[in-house]
Amino acid sequence: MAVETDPVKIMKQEVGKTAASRVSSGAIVGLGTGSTTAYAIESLGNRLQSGDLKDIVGVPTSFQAEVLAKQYGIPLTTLDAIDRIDVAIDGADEVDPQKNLIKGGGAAHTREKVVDSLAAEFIVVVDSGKLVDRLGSTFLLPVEVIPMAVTPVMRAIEKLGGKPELRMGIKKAGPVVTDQGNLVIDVKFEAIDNPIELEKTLNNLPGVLENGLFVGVANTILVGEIKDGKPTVR
Ligand code: ABF
Repeated sequence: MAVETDPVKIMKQEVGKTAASRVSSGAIVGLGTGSTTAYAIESLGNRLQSGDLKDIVGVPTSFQAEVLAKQYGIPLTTLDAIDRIDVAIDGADEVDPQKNLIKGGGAAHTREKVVDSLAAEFIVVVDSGKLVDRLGSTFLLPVEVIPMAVTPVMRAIEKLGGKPELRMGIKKAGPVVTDQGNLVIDVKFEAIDNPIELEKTLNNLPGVLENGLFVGVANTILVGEIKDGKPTVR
């Protein structure tokens, strides 16, 4: 594994390694997106290299996950070639007490929800800062929309009480484009009291492909934090 010196990165690395340790030989593994999951992918690669793990194949949730898997020597497959996913490891932006999530900070939530939902066990890897009492408290809700429908979808979201904004790239040179070639609207809701209903309502808006509410999908939440200067995982 990369030698990290930053305590937060060391903590994230521990969370990723813990998730990777839950993977058995022969498993079909959903490979998530984000910086914490990147450590899990690296750890899986190291386990394969050491012979500690054998015969796994990965299903990437994004181009980023695909590149990392190839970098660390994890064989890849597609959903057309498999009949199950044994375990998925993926990050999140918020986790509520019922294990419901907001995901999509990396604009990859559409493929993530496909893979994570298919997994027999979905392991979420987060730091303790992602834990919230109610979804929407700290993170905007991402909604993937086909480009021609952005304006009517934003109007519809406002009628639902949300404050939508088109996600722009780092240098604001243009909007973020997803792996599917769509755009992302980030929405501030004052309170997401019924994530089950909101997830359905948003996905029923014409032009919406997927939103970042993951309700009833996560099985295991691995939480990293730094206690007395030491990284812990629970
Ligand atoms: C991805 O992981 C996204 O859904 C989410 O935004 C991101 C969190 O990444 P990190 O671990 O870097 O905070 O799955």
